[in-house]
Amino acid sequence: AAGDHVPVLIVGSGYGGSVAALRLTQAGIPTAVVEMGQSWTTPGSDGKIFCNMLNPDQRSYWFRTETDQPVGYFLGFPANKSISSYAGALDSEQFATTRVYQGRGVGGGSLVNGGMAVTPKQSYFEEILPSVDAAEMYGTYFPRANAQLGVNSIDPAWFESCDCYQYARVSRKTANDAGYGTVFVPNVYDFGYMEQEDANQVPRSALASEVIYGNNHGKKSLDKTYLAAAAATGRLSISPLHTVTDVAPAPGGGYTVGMTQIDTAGNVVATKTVTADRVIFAAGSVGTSKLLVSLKAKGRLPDLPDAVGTAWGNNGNVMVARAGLDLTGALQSGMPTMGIDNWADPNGPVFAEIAPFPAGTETWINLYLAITKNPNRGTFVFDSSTGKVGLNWDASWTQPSIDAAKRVFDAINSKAGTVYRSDLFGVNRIWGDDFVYHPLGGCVLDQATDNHGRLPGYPGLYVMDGSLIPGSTGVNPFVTITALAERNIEKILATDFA
Ligand code: FAE
Repeated sequence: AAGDHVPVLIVGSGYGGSVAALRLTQAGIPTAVVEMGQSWTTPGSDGKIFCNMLNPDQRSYWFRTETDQPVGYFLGFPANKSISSYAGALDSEQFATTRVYQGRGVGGGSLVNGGMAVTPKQSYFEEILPSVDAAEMYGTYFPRANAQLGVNSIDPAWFESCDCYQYARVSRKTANDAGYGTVFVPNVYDFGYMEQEDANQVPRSALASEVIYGNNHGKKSLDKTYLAAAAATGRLSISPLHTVTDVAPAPGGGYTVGMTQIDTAGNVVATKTVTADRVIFAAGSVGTSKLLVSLKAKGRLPDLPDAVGTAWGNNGNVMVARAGLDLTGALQSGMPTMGIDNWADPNGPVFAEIAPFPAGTETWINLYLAITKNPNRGTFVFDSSTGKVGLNWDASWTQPSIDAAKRVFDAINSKAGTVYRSDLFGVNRIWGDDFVYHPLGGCVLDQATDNHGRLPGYPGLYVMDGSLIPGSTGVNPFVTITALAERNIEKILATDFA
């Protein structure tokens, strides 16, 4: 409530925020989480909490009047539809040259993501975060993160026989035929549940075209794992539909935190100020970077380092589709479970998630989200005329990603006798390179913060999310974000709270 004093306030309830919430509450510290999205616990009139991808309604997007699907066209025609403006689960946040997809709600990105739970190669982790003890990460924190996230793997025999991964088997074959290796990818979606869906024993979710607007069943999102465990301590409070807008040193010590409360229609219903001894920024790469850049520019936290807002990257994301010759299946699991692993290629590393195209009908489409090693980095900048924070990212900076992905998929197409689809990301546009699923960086560890996420000059302020990672992890990022947060909060608890 307004005027309250809390020991620790966490901004955002995604991976970083949820890890901090669990470990703090377990250590006996009452913890307040402030989350701009809603708590997704109440079913709509159809009895479901989330809507699916075939029939998106107001629950799909964060305050938009039209859907903004990543695959926004079909046969070159716009494939989006009108919806009413509402505090939906998926935000498509538009910057000048790119848009960044993010989850909104208690659980952050875990509500809307594909659940792919990938531990990066240790050699690449050492390259991107050289100040972190990699042996400790791989010995302790990656295993801890995977266990608490509920990561599991598909039964390979079932994978080979089920209809719903025909699309992945077809993509695997064409990749292998062209000389590229493929790997199974673990997930936080319960594969046992998925097998029961397939056998019609339980309500369908992954097999009912549910994923980027949320899953009604099967997915172990953070509200079911880290946050549920934190709540069980009795020391967690979560304030949904509250957006933190201000943090500044409080006269008597600690920090005053200003926030705005909205209803699901977006009306402001209250503005509040509370005092916190410590504040953990876990609003995601974009959310934390925007907040800190604006607080520095407005003189609320003027001594933040200049590295705040820099070194942002898109994890080399680029999406592409092939028009295959093999049936990919009318029934497709929304949860990806295989990747083309070409990361060791010195001519251009690519790790390509074999993505579903769950249209509910046969499309012959082979879709991929390629993760590449793109060296370009963007910067968040405060615009004093609008009071908003923009992202300086040049549209042409995705070219290294396209070049790397093109080498792989040109070879696959050539061997398979297939072509690119050019009708899904616009008219005559092969590459989906104007949007991002994996924003990373902006407040990089050991640059904008110390080696454990402390913000220099402001004792008690911390960064604990994807903004710590310098623009790239080489794989889907949430396991890395979670493990790094496990490492940092353990250190912070042992030293700063001692
Ligand atoms: P995040 O999960 O974004 O949490 C930040 C939270 O802070 C959000 O809930 C925000 O609503 C909230 N917030 C922001 N600003 C404020 C504010 N001012 N006040 C209060 N609250 C605020 O951050 N990654 C994988 O590893 N595997 C996948 O299969 C995968 N698939 C994806 C599919 C989609 C469609 C998308 C969009 C992402 C996917 N990702 C995937 C990326 C992954 O979800 C993302 O890296 C993490 O969610 C980032 O975690 P953070 O804790 O940094």
